[in-house]
Amino acid sequence: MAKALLYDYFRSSASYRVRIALNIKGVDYEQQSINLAEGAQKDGDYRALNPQGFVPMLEIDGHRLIQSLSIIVYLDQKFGDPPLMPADPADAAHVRALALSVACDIHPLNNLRVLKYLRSQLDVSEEARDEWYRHWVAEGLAALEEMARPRAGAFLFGDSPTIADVCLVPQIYNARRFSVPLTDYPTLRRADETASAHAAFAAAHPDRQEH
Ligand SMILES: N[C@@H](CCC(=O)N[C@@H](CS)C(=O)NCC(=O)O)C(=O)O
Repeated sequence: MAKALLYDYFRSSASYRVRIALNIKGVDYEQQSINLAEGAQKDGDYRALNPQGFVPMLEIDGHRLIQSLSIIVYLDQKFGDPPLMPADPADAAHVRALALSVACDIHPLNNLRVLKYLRSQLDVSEEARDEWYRHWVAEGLAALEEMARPRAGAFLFGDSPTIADVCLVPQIYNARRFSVPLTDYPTLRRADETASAHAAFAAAHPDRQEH
């Protein structure tokens, strides 16, 4: 079977999630960088493979998979240990809710195409665009802090990494890039710190990618 191939971009947080999951599962993979800054995601050749024109996309086991959470669930189901989701259905629902609050409620509002649209079509200033970014991240992280706190351990849920940490760490990386203050989120900072020291997370960091 051919080696897995991940179409990604070093700073794409959705790609960062999939790199973490591949590393946790110990899957050997190659990378093909799609340069978002140069608009390569809109190229006809790439769009023919992924009509959404997003990264990540993963070719694995003869499949072409898109949508980071869908990819991560595939990896979790296919490769088993260590699991990224608790076995208990109610615990799993809680962990999925944490992950989805990042992937569905924070990230899409601040995606590249949204930020570009604010500037180019709506004539929003750079300052106002950055304020938009910080507003939605802060609101989302404040809710996530409250949701996670009662059941967090060293990670967002207990003491081993789950899909919630896989989504959290790239979002915190982005928040720092845009100077979002993180002081009000001690649970999130603790999970981010624990996860960042984990080899699978560290190897997925944008600074460790070629681009
Ligand atoms: N829901 C998708 C989101 C993917 C996504 O938004 N990717 C971003 C990079 S993090 C992208 O490709 N953006 C291209 C653009 O905005 O033009 C997923 O989780 O895979």
